[in-house]
Amino acid sequence: MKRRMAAGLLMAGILAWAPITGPSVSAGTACANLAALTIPNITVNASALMAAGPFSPPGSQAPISLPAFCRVEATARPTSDSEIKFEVWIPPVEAWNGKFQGVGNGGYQGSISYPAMAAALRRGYATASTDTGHTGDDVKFGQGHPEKVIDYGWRAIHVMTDTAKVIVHNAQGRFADKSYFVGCSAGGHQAMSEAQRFPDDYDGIVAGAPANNRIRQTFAFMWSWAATHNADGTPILSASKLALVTKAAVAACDAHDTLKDGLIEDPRKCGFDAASLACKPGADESTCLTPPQVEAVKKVHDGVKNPRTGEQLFTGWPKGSENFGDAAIQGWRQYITDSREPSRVGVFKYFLFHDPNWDVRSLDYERDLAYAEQRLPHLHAVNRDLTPFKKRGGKLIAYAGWMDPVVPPQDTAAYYEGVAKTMGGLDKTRDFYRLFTAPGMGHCSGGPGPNQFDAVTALEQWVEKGVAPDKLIATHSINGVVDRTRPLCPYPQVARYKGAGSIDEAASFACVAPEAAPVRRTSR
Ligand SMILES: [Ca+2]
Repeated sequence: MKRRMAAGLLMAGILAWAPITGPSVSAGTACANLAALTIPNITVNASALMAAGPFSPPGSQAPISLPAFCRVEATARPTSDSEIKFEVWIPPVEAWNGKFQGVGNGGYQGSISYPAMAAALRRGYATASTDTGHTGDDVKFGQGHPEKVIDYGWRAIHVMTDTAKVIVHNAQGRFADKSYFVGCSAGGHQAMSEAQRFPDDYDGIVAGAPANNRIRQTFAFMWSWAATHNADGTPILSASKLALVTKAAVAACDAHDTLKDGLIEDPRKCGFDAASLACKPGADESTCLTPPQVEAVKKVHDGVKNPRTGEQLFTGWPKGSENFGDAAIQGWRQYITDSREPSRVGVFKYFLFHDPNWDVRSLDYERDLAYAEQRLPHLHAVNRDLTPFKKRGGKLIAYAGWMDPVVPPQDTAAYYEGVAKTMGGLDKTRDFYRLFTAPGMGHCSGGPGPNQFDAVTALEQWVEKGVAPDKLIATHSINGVVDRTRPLCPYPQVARYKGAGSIDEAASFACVAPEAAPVRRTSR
């Protein structure tokens, strides 16, 4: 479908302005001419050759150092209410790796992802990013603008992708050889949406912490907030209490994976119960949990349940993810203790119920979930049948941090298992889609576990050379100095210590099935 659409757009582009190629025409001339492109529903606002050096993204204080590139700024209006801004950056022909990389967004972030574009450009990619059709991170944009919600949900990325391919063709005289999409969080949602809705768009996709189960994930934000706040809105838990819980959860479950390394390998197997921290009579309350605090933590760990039937509607937040670092995002703080209202409550106020005074306490987790899934299908990407993407030769690398409370990794693993079931088994899934899980990693990065790795190179190897990734080597650093490396393994495999060598060296580990747990080591 995409090729037909791209070809249609391409013809429209050629009618207006034939591609300029050949040594007699400078790249700068070709770049400037891109502003004259006419593509249906697209306005190319500007195109200019940017010299190598510092580039100051709009609205940003920090300049980014970049190689030379052609910068194209455009607006797409696929509906009368759409206003989708996007940019396409194209390296000079001699610096181009012949490929295209679309990059994703975070949260409801209505802004172009300049740092991600910069990373792609430095690798020689032509690249594109969109503001998803609105400005800022506030979900109020959806009030009275259902088409803008659809733009955010899936359309902006697809339109950007199709158009960017045509613009790159016009700049370079040919289509990119391969196209990749790279994103985390909302970007991971966009990645999954592309694989499901537009399988022809990309040859390879990196989906980090994919928030593709967005509707249920948002219900979980309501659940967790309601569970951790009194009726008057005051928080039941403090940051220090959350840190207490993480410390106790890690102490309880670290060794369960056979290696005492400060990391819980898989929090689904962690039997830690917040009740173990309950204050004993006469205890200093700063060192333990009061009964309401125990109940609040348990509810968040347990996740969203249908209050009538007890059915699990969405996973809880992982044990060990409560507060594992100084930043608010390294734990639950950003979503419960620091927030005066539930994160993303605007989805209910502005997208679903159209009532700015809607009260989270009125949420019916059975009736309203069914209503949301019926009314907002464009806001999630939960189709488990990836047959079209597999058939076109697509490859998908997903990753998840086991300490991520924002996009709970249990849900990412459950989706993977669901796809495997739909696709005829794990073997028929791992030949095109692999999920890498990272113990001790937070949301997209960070955390006490190794959390930096190069998924793009692994994906290039898979797509271009047919070499499937058997592991990703991840690093953990303190002040820029690597202090631990560890393989991340394709789910459901886990990294098991071989019994010899440093536990801080990746070479001391092998990826094995989780039931094969032959080795022990009890001290670091
Ligand atoms: Ca451990």
